[in-house]
Amino acid sequence: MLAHHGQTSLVENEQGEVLRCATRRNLPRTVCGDRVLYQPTSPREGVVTRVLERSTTLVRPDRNGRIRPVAANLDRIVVVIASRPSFEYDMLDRYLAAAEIIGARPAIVVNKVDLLDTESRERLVNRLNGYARLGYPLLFTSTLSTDGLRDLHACLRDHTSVLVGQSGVGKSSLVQALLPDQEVRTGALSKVTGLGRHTTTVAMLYHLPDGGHLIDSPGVRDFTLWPVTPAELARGFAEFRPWIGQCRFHDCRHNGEPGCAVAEAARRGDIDPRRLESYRAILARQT
Ligand SMILES: Nc1nc2c(ncn2[C@@H]2O[C@H](COP(=O)(O)OP(=O)(O)OP(=O)(O)O)[C@@H](O)[C@H]2O)c(=O)[nH]1
Ligand SMILES: [Mg+2]
Ligand SMILES: [Zn+2]
Repeated sequence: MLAHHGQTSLVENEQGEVLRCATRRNLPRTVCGDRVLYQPTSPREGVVTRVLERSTTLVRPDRNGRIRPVAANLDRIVVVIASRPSFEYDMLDRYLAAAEIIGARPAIVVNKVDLLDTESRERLVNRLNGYARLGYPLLFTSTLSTDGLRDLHACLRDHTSVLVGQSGVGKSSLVQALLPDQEVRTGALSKVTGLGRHTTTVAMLYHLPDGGHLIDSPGVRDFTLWPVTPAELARGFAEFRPWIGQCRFHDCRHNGEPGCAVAEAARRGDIDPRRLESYRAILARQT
């Protein structure tokens, strides 16, 4: 499924034809990336009759705290941050944790590197290097200079990936830069036409020419994690894993308990103390 608007789903069939399909009310809400069965009612329209089981679903709470699916059947979550203005590490950590918890591989893309001089670029690389050491792909891109686009392409090939991050960091521009033959609605387009900001309002799936799919998602002001248990949350921090189970208390929340192996690892520098703080900040928001 390519996209979902209200009660209508844009469904692409195996022949590559796109149909507008209504969704039966007794079915779960469809979401971008879903695989569905449908019955055609006319050459361009149909009815979704079944939503196939999802391997993964990325969800986020909306403004009213209701859990909303963003995209399904992903194996990669690409967190896009802009080199300018500065970004929030806490949100990056929340997205990385979300990816780890649902079982999708995360990657980090720092876009708009054309706005950085050599010195600030080096500073940023140093600040983010800890994530590369955790094994997360860390790419620096620019849709203007085309820096890093080839690496991004390689990172996405044969995966179903979603681009997530704050509004205006350049997610749609990256999709457009990777798929020059397709029309992607980006902020740059609206500047030219004067039709206002073309902020992305619904998630949309695109096919990559060499295999794989890429989902562009609406930007967020903030991303909060859905309710998870402390144990699930700890799994969201990959570098905690060697220490989990070694704390004095088997149900340790790594939040100041005596004999906490995770806290000791952070004191020794085996875990970045800032990441433990991030974990504790999420834990505090969960209750
Ligand atoms: N300098 C610079 N500007 C960029 C780059 N990529 C995108 N932009 C600009 O950033 C603005 C926002 O780009 P979009 O691609 O619409 O951002 P988005 O992340 O899709 O935003 P939402 O759809 O609201 O989530 C536009 O004015 C783009 O032209 C880049 O690499 N360098
Ligand atoms: Mg967009
Ligand atoms: Zn502990």
